[in-house]
Amino acid sequence: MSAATVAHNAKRLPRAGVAKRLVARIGDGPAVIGGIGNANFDLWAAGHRARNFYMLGSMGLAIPIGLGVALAQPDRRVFVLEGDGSLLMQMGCLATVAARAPRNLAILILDNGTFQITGGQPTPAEQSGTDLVAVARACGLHRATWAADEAELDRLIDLCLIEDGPHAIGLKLDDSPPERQTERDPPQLRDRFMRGMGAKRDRTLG
Ligand SMILES: Cc1ncc(C[n+]2csc(CCOP(=O)(O)OP(=O)(O)O)c2C)c(N)n1
Repeated sequence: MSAATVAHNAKRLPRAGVAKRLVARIGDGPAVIGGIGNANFDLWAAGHRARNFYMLGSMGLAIPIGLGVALAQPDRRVFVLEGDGSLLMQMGCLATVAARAPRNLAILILDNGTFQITGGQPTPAEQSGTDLVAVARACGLHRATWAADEAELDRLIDLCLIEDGPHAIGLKLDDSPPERQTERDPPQLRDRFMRGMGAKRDRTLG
């Protein structure tokens, strides 16, 4: 992965396209964890996969959950979609990820500069010019980089599939509305994910 692609070179991409590009490139095997907010809705709208987990309710948990999944199943690639506001809620998790250094984990930071689903309030990072990829690098995630455009995003996703991480990809995104919202049935979402991950037996199989 390239050393440092700086934030201000990054084009603001159409947000909903990111989850679609991700799931189109990675196939069925990898797990994908969607954080609260549009990360979740966009992942759902991209089409349900057996190994998708949708974090409903609390901000800042997608990366910690992704870390746990990556450590539990080190032979499986794990991608996390987390909003910038949610990352700010739990920024210390970046140091934890760097300390545990799971080779199979890739974090996509969806930076639209706002808490979009609660009304579009600008985040403190947006107001202060905090560079979230620089924060990740300072925490020890040396393979953190901004994706300048869709072509670079595709290239970086491909690298995450074949090269050791942990990886982090920052994306500057627009504020387009979500196409649909995740069905709110947390026990079912949990059970389907656990079955998809082979962590729970499918009842129909006995
Ligand atoms: C701990 C916690 N605080 C506040 C909220 C209310 N809340 C839900 S989503 C959200 C904004 C999320 O922002 P971001 O992660 O950037 O995603 P976006 O909405 O921009 O897609 C807020 C403030 C919450 N669910 N959990």
